[in-house]
Amino acid sequence: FFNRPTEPCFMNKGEDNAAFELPDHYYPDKYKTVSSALANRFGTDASVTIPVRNIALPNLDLPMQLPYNEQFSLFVAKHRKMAGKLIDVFMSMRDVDDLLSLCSYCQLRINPYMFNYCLSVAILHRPDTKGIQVPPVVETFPDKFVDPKVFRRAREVTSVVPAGARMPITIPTNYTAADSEPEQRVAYFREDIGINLHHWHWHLVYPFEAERSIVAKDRRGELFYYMHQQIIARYNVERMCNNLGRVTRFNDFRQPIAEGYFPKLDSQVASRSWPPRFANTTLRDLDRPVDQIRIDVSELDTWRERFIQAIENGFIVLPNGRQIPLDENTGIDELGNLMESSVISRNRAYYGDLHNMGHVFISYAHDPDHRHLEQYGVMGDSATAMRDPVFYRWHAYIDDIFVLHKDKLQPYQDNVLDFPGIRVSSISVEGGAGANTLGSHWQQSLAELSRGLDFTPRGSVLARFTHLHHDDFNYVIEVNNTSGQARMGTFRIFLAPTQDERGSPLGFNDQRRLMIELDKFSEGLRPGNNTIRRRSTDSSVTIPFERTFRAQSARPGDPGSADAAEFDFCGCGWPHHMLIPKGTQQGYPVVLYVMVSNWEDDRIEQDLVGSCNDAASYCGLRDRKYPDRRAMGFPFDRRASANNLSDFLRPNMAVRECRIRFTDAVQQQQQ
Ligand code: CUO
Repeated sequence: FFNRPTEPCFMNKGEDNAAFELPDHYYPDKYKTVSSALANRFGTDASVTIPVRNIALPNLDLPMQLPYNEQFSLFVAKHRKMAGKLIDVFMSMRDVDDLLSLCSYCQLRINPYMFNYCLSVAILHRPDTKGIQVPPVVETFPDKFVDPKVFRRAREVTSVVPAGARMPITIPTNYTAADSEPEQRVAYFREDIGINLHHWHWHLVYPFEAERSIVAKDRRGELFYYMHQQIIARYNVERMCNNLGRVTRFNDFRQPIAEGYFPKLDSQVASRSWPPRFANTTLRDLDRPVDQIRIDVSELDTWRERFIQAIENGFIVLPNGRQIPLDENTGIDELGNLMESSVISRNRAYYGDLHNMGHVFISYAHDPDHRHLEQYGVMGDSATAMRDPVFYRWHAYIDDIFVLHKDKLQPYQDNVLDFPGIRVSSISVEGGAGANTLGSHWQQSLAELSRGLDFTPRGSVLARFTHLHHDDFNYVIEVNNTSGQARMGTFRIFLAPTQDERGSPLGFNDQRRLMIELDKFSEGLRPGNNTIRRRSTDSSVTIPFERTFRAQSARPGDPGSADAAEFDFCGCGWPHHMLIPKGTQQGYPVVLYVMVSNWEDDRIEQDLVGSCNDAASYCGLRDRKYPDRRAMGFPFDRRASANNLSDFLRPNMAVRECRIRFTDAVQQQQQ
């Protein structure tokens, strides 16, 4: 179902060489006249024909209201209600055979974007489909990630050159704006395929509209806050490396948005170009009956005021008038759920839908009343939103509201920060680009596009694209345990710039908001001296390179594919190639920070067997609790009275000044 999304599922679907044999009434009208010949027509190349069970079909009226050739956005309430219904239907199928039958019926009728999304969510959450791969959306819908010129070339190549003899197609970089646009300096970050895949995957793992049991994951509101806070921190550091100021939050909804964005993407399903947003566009009241959206910009102000009031009061109000305190443990989680907002928001009627509607207002600013029959811009889709500079302005604004709450909390006291008996004498970096120097460069990698090329001749079509990467390195941490007994420590590693945009040293409260998490792990500490060596590739933030970009030989279904590990939950994770900011050719000064906290105070008792735990920091763990009892972002999530980082340091922490040196050269894909 994930291959060639608009091709009928009864056609032989390429590499699996399988074709479905459907009950007669499953064929939609457009294929009815040929239905008897269909199995023969499309099944001839198939090595296996799968008979589809004839089931009593559930009511699909709601999800079928979305036209087949339309865009689909989770941020549009009408769309997500339809999707919520379809997810529930997929979840309620008795077994996999029934699900397969229903899917074969739906695939021919339901909007392909919505179908793909809902099926992905169902596969991630049904007990009987765990371990089934959901291919990365860049393979299924490459149109959301790459310049449409690539598809034209792909069609040429597939029509003329037999599979096996095809050269990779090069995806241009830096094609959305000229150098005269300063924002273009960070386009490599905004338009990175791995970053956009991570964001899409995160929202797939944490859907905000579906049955409660799917939405109500452990600390989900807090993770919404933290994961997006880290995106902003990372983006800001990336900007500072490129001589740009930190992103200005979009907090005045009446002011024009200075940044324009012309995505240069085409929707293959909707056969439309994604609309641009011109520089200095202003948000306008929306009245789009077709999307059942009618809302004034002033509504955002109302919701904002209610948030600020809740934070000032220290409690939120429930529909029945009861108050729930925003305390230091669960306050951020409650706020995150209200803010997103998800179906587990405590009071959607009152606190509204601030974050999602921001996406909606921005993405319809070019056609607020649908008079030009235009669809939403890239901000309307979690797979494309991070391409647009305004994404970061919007999320910086959202983050600032969370920070209002965090700033009301007591700074962490010694008893929380200290780990008596544990002294970290140093942290340093080995490998990389020299002593305490991290090295970055461009790299070219290959992505497979053929799954997303409907109605084209079969066989692999590879695209070659260029992205940032860095040299592998190790952290070396020297820890002295004077407690006289074996202890277990949680190592928390962060990195931040040391200077602001003007070259002045960053004060603690500015620097802590630029702290990007690089890794978190636990390690036993023997009495005496311990040297901990940790590889950068083991980061708890990132997923391995091969999982973001599968090499040509490692696709699911390929016999012997070493990469047959689940892609589902495990597909969530910051792309490893973006672990380290780009730096500069002169060497951008950063500070590496490590804290060792007492694992006894951090740990969560749970069995981790079978969970994907290589990117838990930003993605959590499937069916498990978030594997750290501390607040996300600890110890930098709260203010402190320290003037600078050195003031903040305790014996169980250490820092190292480093540089990130960028080499402006392209390396080929790692093998
Ligand atoms: Cu991830 Cu606004 O939540 O995009």
